[in-house]
Amino acid sequence: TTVVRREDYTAPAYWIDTVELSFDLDPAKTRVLNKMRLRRNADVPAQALRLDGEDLNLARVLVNGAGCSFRMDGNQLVLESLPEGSEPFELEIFTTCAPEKNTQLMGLYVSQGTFFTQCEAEGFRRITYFLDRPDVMASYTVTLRADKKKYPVLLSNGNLVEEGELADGRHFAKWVDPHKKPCYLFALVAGELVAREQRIVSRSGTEHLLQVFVRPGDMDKTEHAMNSLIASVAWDEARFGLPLDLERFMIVATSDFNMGAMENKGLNIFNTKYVLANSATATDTDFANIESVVGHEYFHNWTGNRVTCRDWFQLSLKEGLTVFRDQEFSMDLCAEPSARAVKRIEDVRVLRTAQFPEDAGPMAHPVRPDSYVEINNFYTVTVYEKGAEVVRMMQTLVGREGFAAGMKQYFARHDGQAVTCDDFAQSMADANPASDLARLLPQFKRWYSQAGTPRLKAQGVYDSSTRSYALTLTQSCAPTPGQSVKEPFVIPVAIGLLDAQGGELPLQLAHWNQPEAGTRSFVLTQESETLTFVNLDAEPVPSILRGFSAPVVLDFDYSDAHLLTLLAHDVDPFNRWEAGQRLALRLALKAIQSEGALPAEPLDMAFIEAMRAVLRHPALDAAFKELVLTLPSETYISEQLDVVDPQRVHAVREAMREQLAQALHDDWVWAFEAHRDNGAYRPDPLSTGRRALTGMALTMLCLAARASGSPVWPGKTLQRFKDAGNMTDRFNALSALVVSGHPLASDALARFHQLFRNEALVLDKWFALQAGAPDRGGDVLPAVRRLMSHADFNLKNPNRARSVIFSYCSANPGAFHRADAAGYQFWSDCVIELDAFNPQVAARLARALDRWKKLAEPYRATAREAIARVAARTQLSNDVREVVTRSLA
Ligand code: B3K
Ligand code: ZN
Repeated sequence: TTVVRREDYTAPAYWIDTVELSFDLDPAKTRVLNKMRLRRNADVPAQALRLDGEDLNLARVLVNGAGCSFRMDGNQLVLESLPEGSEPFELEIFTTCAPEKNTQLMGLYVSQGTFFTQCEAEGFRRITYFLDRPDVMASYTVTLRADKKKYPVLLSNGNLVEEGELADGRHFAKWVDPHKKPCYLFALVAGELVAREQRIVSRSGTEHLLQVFVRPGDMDKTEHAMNSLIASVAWDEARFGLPLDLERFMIVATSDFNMGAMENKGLNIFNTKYVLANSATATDTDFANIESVVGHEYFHNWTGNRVTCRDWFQLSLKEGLTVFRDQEFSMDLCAEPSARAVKRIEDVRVLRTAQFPEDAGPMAHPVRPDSYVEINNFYTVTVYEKGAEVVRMMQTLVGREGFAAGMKQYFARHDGQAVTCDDFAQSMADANPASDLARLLPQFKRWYSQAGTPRLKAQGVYDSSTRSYALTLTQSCAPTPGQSVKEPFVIPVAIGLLDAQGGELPLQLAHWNQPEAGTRSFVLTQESETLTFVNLDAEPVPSILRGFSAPVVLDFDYSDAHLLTLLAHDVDPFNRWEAGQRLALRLALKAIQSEGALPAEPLDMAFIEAMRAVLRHPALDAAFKELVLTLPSETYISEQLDVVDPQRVHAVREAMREQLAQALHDDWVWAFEAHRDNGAYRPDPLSTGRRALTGMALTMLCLAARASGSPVWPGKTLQRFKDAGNMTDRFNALSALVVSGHPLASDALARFHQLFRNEALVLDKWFALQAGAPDRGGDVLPAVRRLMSHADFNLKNPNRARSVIFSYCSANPGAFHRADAAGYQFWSDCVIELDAFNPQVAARLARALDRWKKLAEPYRATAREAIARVAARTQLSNDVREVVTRSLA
């Protein structure tokens, strides 16, 4: 295995200006003719041309039309005797590959009889020999030839310039991409597809054709994706002045895909999960995910495609920025400010439950990593979600308008280039010369270079004699692998102060001469700084890190009374929600750390009453209520502990949930009745929130019925399951029965399968619900094994594999961490089996045991053994090898 290091970057020895690709598509043997114009890069010493290739059969190499000598060095094709000088020359390479045997789903592969490609990060080398690196940008002309009957639709990037018939029932299509691009953005699709089409006129008056391609039976599930695309185009023009730069923009859905979607220039390829939706088959969450993934891939058209990455270490340049953009897009689509806050809370929840653990574990890496073995392992929540938080902090430091100006500067300077994270930060700073970002830029960039989640400790001291409140902020960051010492970060801290009744107090510092009510932003740069607020008649309740203004852990020794005040009154919805989470977390930790038997009722009256008040609150949104009433996840609770007994964590959280179910029984009945009717299905934030809250109410009522033995609510739930007018309500009802372990669940599950046996994405939900169900006496693992021998299970399909295996190993800690180690044994079997044909999916699964060092015995020792068992295999992919090696280090 070779380690790739950021510091070793050198410019390419050759440039590829144009590429003409011709494909004769055949699942068993596809022939690829690749004609390139190259020239030497005069800026680097003369050297051989080394082209990347993988799983290719090489038939012929011609230089300027004549045969030439070449050799292989590992996977690279090496050409030593090329024409001297800086004149361009032509290189022709003829290869074949076998798409139907491509189980990795990287390069050219077949899914349900249709050809697809996936090239990012390094898949293009599985199609032809090439300089497979993002800083080589070329113009592409692509000719596709295939059997017309089997592959009536032939697509590639750019514009269709020619099509026609060939002999033997074959036909062809020729595509020219008007934009230069790195090869990771190349795509082709060939198969039997139908398209929903929409013509739009942009602000500047140009016409564009938007198309969403799916399999013939799926047309009735394309409206939402198309609407999301139309909204994305409009948003990028309105907010950033970035227009669609193509005559035609295509999205194609495939059911075999390693991740969510891919932003190939003008020809996005999507996992069906992020395209197909109608009210009968998709939940509100699906609708929201489709909106943000369609937006995300579309926004890459500028942030990623027009300006791309110099090398893969700069991945967050496009990913962090584009996640930030899709988050803002979804927020801007919300009509009500409260819905924006809900979206922010959901995004922070992802960051804290997935990225914070990554940052504290063996795979911790900076937003801009320094080295990797397999780049596919670095498409992480750190690069994506923490990267987005770093961009968000830039916006906080320069303001919304300043940020738009910075984006403008970035494109003015770098359009058509392959650049670095430094280039982006510099553009932002230069467009805002008077900002804190410009002043603090080198220090700010530690967010790119230092891994680990900073801790922000706040301590408040009120002095009645001076009527002042001194708030001391101290930052620290624990060592991460390879980085033992951390320098202070630039941390924007948004602060408000409340009085004991919850009213907003004016904030006045010695040097802020105007007192001002509401949120003030302070930028912490030192290890420790003290803010002294004056003119305060009593000790205030501080609301710190409003809106989650920085991706840090905030430690403040709040009293319960303070938290209850914040929960009841804070004007900042994020901190209002956060106060409830802190109260719940405190009770959970107390119960987990108590000696001896677990308390049956971990919650106290104050907490229960506070939850009741939120649930019954006349002014709060249903969506916000649902978030507040949701207890911190087992993963999040576990992260707060030094030593984790997953069974104890699970038992405590379940006990808390059951107590909440029983103590608020009548309130849940009210919540269900008051929100159940939503009229015709619309996936807007308001009705989505109502459905979420009714779904939660049903789960709570079924849990309460478990304790009381009453058949009433399980019966009503089954009825709702049967009568539901949309998938959200139907699935929530089914889930309530499954989660509460009610006997009616098996009947409902069977019926659900019967109803949706031809809907792959719905079946994924059916599998996932069962694999993710709360464990009762170790019953989930046997159920998982049964699901894997179900006729509808297919390990080769990533969505299906994830719906069972990942739902169990990564999303069901209470069932996965078994004292008999059977969960871990199962995990290692799956990692090994998957790795033999799809290393990317296997490597994702391999990360399920990242946090094994935190586990209590016997889990810790048996988890280690399971990882060692995987690591001991001689036949491992680089992907899995890197993950397990780092895990054991
Ligand atoms: N850029 C792709 C991810 C490619 C993953 C390669 N292993 C999707 C996205 O982030 O938009
Ligand atoms: Zn992306």
